Amino acid sequence: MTSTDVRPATAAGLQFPTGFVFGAATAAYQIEGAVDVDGRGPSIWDTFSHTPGKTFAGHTGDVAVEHYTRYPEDVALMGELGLSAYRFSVAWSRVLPEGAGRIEQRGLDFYRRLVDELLSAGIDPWLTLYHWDLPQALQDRGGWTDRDTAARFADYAAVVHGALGDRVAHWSTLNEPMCSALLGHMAGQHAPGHRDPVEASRATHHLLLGHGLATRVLRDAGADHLGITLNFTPMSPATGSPADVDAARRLDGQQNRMFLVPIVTGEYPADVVRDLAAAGAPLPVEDGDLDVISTPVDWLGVNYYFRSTVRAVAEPTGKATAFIGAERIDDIDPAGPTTTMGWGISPEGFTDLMLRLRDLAPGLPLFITENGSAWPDEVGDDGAVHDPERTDYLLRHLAAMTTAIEQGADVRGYFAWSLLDNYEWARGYAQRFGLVHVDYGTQRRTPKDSARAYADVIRRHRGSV
Ligand code: IFM
Repeated sequence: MTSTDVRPATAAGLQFPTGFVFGAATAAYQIEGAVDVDGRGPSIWDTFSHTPGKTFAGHTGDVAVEHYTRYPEDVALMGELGLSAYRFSVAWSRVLPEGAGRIEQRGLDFYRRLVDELLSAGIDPWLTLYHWDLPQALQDRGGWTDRDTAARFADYAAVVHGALGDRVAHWSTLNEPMCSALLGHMAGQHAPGHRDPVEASRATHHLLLGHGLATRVLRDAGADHLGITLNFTPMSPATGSPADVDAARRLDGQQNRMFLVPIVTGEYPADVVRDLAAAGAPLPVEDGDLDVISTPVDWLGVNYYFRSTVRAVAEPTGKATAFIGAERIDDIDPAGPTTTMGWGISPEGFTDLMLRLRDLAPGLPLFITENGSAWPDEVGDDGAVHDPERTDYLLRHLAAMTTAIEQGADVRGYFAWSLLDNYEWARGYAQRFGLVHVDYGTQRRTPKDSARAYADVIRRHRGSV
């Protein structure tokens, strides 16, 4: 760890506001498996993961961690950790196998059973409508590059709310639209695996439009705890040179501000609009769209993992980049230890981010909807999983969060990523983010030491230690 870490990594002394929400998060394709069960239609991630060369060792989410059938055991694990909330996503193509039209009740029934199990364990369900798994049928019609997909998303939101609105209070429209738009359409590293700046820009706008349309539908249906989850990566210039400073501005624009600012202010940041237009990939905004996109939400979900340092270089790096017009911008390798994802560790970046969001989105309560780290965990001879690095990461980031709260950031909850080891998208099963270890051969679940540390934090907060 760096010498500038804010607090010692111990649960003792961490203070959280009254009513603070402690949860863990997952996403449908990463855990459910059962991809051809109960009428589920294919999604873009089924297609992508089954395309040779797209994922680590050809791994797919076909089986994942069998949460579709093992959810009672998983909810029991949440209860043992003392979680007050669980963030999960609904697979659109389980509910609407063709993306629109015919509703598959068996898909909805699975989520009804899951939610009922959570409620009877005293765990609050936090439902995300879209965590990257667009129905393939909609992709075949252009996916997020097609404006109509935004309207189909709102229809889907209405169907899910119709089925679960009586028992789910907390609704999130999208998870990390930056990844859907830019990793999916610019870097080609996520489904649908395209590399086209015009597509990336169109997908960005249509995702945000879909968010706004769905927010209106849910609000009209009576939902009153609505949010969206964005992923933020603070960008710092490697030096104070104008070129490096401009590189950091450009990436900060597309990674962080392009998704948040229109929701909060009803306008895209002017510099981002200029950058995209100059790259020949203007945002396809039509009259009234920004009013829809800025439909008020009740909270902002914040996903944070690491910070980046970037510099301008003279020649194109030749690397796949998620950012439009960024061929001459390079990432500096993080200083200090990295996780198995190759990501640096910066609790200070987490504090800074929350303070920045306090200023960029004044009055909007923040929930940390994801934060976590991947390490090479193994079950030891003693039957336990000792993961000191994850425990340290967790406690330091919780401490960094309390620092931000003390300085006026209105953070009301924290969801660890992830409850379980799971399918880490293009990186397959090689990356373990779980508080609970999963043996992929037997599907046996083993809470790691970090799970016990998190449970200890929660118990102390409740005053039972
Ligand atoms: O696993 C992902 C998750 O699906 C979205 N946020 C980042 C996590 C770690 O990469």
